[in-house]
Amino acid sequence: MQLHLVSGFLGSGKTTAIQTACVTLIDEGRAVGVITNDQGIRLVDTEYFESIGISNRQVINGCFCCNYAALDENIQSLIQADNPDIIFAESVGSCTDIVATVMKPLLLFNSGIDVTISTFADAQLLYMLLIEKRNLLNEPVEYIYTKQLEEAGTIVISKIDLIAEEKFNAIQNFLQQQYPGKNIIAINGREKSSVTSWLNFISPLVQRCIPASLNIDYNLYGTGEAMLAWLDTVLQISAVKDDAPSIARLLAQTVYKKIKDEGYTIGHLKFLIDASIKLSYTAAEQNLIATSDEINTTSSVVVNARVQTSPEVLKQIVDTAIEEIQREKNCTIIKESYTAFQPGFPSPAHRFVD
Ligand SMILES: Nc1nc2c(ncn2[C@@H]2O[C@H](COP(=O)(O)OP(=O)(O)OP(=O)(O)O)[C@@H](O)[C@H]2O)c(=O)[nH]1
Ligand SMILES: [Mg+2]
Repeated sequence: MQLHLVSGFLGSGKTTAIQTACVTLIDEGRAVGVITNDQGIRLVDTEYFESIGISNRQVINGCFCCNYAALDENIQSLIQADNPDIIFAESVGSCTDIVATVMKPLLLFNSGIDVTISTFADAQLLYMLLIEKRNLLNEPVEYIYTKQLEEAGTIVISKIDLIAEEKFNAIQNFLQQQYPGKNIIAINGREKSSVTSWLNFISPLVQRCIPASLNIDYNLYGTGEAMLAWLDTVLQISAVKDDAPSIARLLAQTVYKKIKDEGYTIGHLKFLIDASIKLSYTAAEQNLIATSDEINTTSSVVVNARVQTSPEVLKQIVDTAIEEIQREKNCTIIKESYTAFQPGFPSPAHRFVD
């Protein structure tokens, strides 16, 4: 069995590529499974995989490295349930040091599982951060971003459909110079042929590419994670007319605009409306994926916001947006399981240095 670890910064395209990969592999008659991971509890990614019928498990309340036993249990559970040929395990976007704390323990403790690690990086964000040297991330957060690239078995430059060729060439040259000898490929995670080229590239690497463990300053890593705020909630919208799903979209746009207006960098702001419409805002762009366009007097919205600010500020922004939309649209919005927090200090269960 192959297990592909998929790491990379918030919003870099991990879930999208995994989804395309799963659909492609299932079409070929292969059995697949996905393990999602987050610091929160109600996850847009998990509910999205569920809604499109892909076998999945989740490790919640912290990263794979701090919850290694839960990762292992979920791998065993997927094996027992579906005996998959391939499992994709997507780590939290603020997490790094995965080679030492997840990949090497998996290889050491589990015979019969071959492991690769791909690190995704959004082409536009790479350009903004590394070429234009824009000040989007606080220094400790940028430290996490660069450590993710440094430890990659394969760097996957994602969303190449959104970047001009000359900018792409500049990124590729930069990465080749910065990380000589590292595997670097580029994909459009929404396109089957492109994702297949990623799979064909990583599959033969299972026995041959075990990257070096990082030399990393955990204090700086922990400081970086603590500069990011997480906000998770499920909103139940009740409208007078049958426009609750469109109110949900307006709310998403309002939250996004407020965060932008106040100048905070978005890691990933995700909304899953009625398990069918996924709205996504990252540092570089905004996107809408709708599998159906419902008309209804009620709407259920899972919200996952990861933003470079404090939890208090993020909560204030979301609360203000909810109040505004309730007044403007004369609707009721009830908040369920509302949490706003910073990730805890990373404390891996295992760590293998070379
Ligand atoms: N145009 C384009 N959009 C993409 C591509 N890959 C991902 N996206 C979009 O980018 C946004 C973020 O993608 P996700 O796959 O959710 O990113 P992620 O890395 O899983 O995000 P987190 O799990 O929150 O860290 C979504 O709106 C995707 O539709 C791509 O190759 N091309
Ligand atoms: Mg994801």
